[in-house]
Amino acid sequence: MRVLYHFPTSTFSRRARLCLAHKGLEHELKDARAIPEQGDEARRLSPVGTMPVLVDGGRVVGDSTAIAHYLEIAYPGGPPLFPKDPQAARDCLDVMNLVDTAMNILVDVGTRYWKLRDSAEWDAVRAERAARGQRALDALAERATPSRPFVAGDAWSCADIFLYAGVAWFAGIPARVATNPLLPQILSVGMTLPLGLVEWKKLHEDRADVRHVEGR
Ligand SMILES: N[C@@H](CCC(=O)N[C@@H](CS)C(=O)NCC(=O)O)C(=O)O
Repeated sequence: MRVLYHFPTSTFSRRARLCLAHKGLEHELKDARAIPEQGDEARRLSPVGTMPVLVDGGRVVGDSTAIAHYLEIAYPGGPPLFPKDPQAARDCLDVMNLVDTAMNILVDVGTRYWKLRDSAEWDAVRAERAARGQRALDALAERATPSRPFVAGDAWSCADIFLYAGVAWFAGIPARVATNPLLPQILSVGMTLPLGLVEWKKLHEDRADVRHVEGR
């Protein structure tokens, strides 16, 4: 049985769940947040050290981007995660890269480097990172408009999955801010989700695979 070690609310884990759902692949979920031993197990299996981690037969894949590529290679027969058309494939990589830029800055500055906030350099470093992440979000908002529901080509792809998971996570933080001390830190990085991206997300909320992954 395929196993995905994940953090239920993480944007990176949601991507992996959406990729598995798109391919129609059954899997068992192991919550590495609720059950720390499962997190330890995943870290023993994958040297990447972060969630999600996919175990598929004898193969262990850490990192959500690697999981997406792995699924496309291992299961070429299912619906494609990556567009075949060359221009759409390039757009897909651009979008995935922009989403990663924004998400990694939020998570790195808001959690991993947070202990450095008393450094004299903190404000300058935080501001530079936030500006870079904001440029990525703004570039995504220029691509994801109601007239262009799919951000790479003319069908749901990994680009839409990464963007959907990023917007869902970032947009959902204010409602969860009291539940986790890391969330106010992430908001204080100083990046803002463009409203256009929130509107774009609404176009896809009722997809069957999205509803399945979100338990709705
Ligand atoms: N590049 C990784 C990033 C994953 C990541 O940062 N996951 C976070 C959860 S949001 C994590 O595992 N944090 C725990 C840690 O860094 O120890 C991916 O795309 O999977």
